[in-house]
Amino acid sequence: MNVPLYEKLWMWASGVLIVAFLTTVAIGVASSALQPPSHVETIDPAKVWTDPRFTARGVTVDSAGVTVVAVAIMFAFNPAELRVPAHRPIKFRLTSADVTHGFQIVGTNANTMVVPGYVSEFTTSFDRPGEYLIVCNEYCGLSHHVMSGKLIVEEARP
Ligand SMILES: [Cu+2]
Repeated sequence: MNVPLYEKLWMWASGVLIVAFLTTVAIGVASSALQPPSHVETIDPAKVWTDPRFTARGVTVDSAGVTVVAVAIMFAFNPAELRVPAHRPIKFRLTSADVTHGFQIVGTNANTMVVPGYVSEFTTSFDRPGEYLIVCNEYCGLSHHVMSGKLIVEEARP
């Protein structure tokens, strides 16, 4: 088949781009432990405060592991401060009581949307003890810029 040179160049260029994009995704998955969106678990946003899955908010440590349960509302995270151990897998369970929010722990790979009607869940661990800023990265209203929280990662006691 007689394909003009420019046509061939563009075909090769688009092929190279596809390979480059897939490589970027593969490197992200392998090096930063990026995860696909969580399971689909629904919740009535009007009943978040009385739903048994979200009444015990905060950090729970038991035989099953470490779990963080928190609710995002305009314009805060509840609870605003979380204290978790370092070097252990931590399961985050989040939902919104009003509009779509974001939940990003700055400087880590923890970053998810928090959509009303759904429970966002992901698991990650923190190797560096210290204080981390939690921000909402989805515009949620006039005071979106003040919506923040704090994650304190503590070195596990021996
Ligand atoms: Cu926000």
